[in-house]
Amino acid sequence: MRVLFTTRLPDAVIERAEQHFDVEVREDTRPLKIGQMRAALTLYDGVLPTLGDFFTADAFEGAEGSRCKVLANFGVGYNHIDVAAARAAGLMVTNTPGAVTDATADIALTLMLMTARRAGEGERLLRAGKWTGWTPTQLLGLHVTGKTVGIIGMGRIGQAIARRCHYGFGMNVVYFNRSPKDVDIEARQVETLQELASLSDFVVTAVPGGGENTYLVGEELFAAMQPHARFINIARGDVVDEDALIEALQTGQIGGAGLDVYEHEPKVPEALTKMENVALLPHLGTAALEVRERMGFVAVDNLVAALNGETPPNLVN
Ligand code: 8YV
Repeated sequence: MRVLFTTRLPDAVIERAEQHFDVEVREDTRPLKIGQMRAALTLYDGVLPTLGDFFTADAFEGAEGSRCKVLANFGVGYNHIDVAAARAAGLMVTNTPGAVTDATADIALTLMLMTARRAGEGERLLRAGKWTGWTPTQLLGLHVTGKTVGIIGMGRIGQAIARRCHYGFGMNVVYFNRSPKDVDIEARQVETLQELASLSDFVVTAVPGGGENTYLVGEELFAAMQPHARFINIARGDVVDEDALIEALQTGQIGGAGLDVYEHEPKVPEALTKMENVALLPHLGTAALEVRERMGFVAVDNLVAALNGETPPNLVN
């Protein structure tokens, strides 16, 4: 069986896949173009796509009955794949939940701390040679311990963020989730995003991108936030109306933002790059070798199951 890795993954993942398949690794780091996707569906039994490969409905046109049986996405988020179109063409789609949870929650905490304690701003000042010495009133930020975090989306990652906030920082946790959730720490579920926003010192998004979550966060939520509160997005760029976020920051409606994801990655609005109270990371959520290896192993397990005629452990369609 032949499988395609649309971009290079850690060696250990390639070696694991080679125990089962004839593996082709694409060395081009640019995402697949539509013609390349269509060709891949006819040339390989399975494809392991990543974030930037937009398998939209037209990628599956004429793919019914083609050689490829599975798209084993590298990552938990799969809003770049039209899973309904894949299914209609007879393809399974899988993802890698679990493997990404802790690392992504860690990045949420990184951004909370960076924006609260003005860490990026301080580092820029120092690197620019502008630090003239300690003073009692320099770069005063927001104290984190004991504050309230509002988490939008209480799935695996949301709960991992909640636990870190609760146990690590003695924070109060409120959350918004469309369905009830069993949460193993003290946390209050609220009915509306506005209520969550008004109660929180930190608002953190942890919902999947796409579908009904597109622009879930916008003008109304920012208007309900407190002026000192920080907004954190580690989910997907399309969950947030970036123009509304920029406006809320420019008008002082909110106190700062920490972002790991953007609407049109790798493009980041210039306005955001100019603001001192904004921490910007280049989609680092899972960027640690052992995490990327674990994600790859899970994706390979999904490929193996799917191509052996079994139901893959992380089938999403
Ligand atoms: C991955 C992510 O790096 O798992 C996810 O959904 O957003 C990232 O942390 C990315 O998906 C790799 O394709």
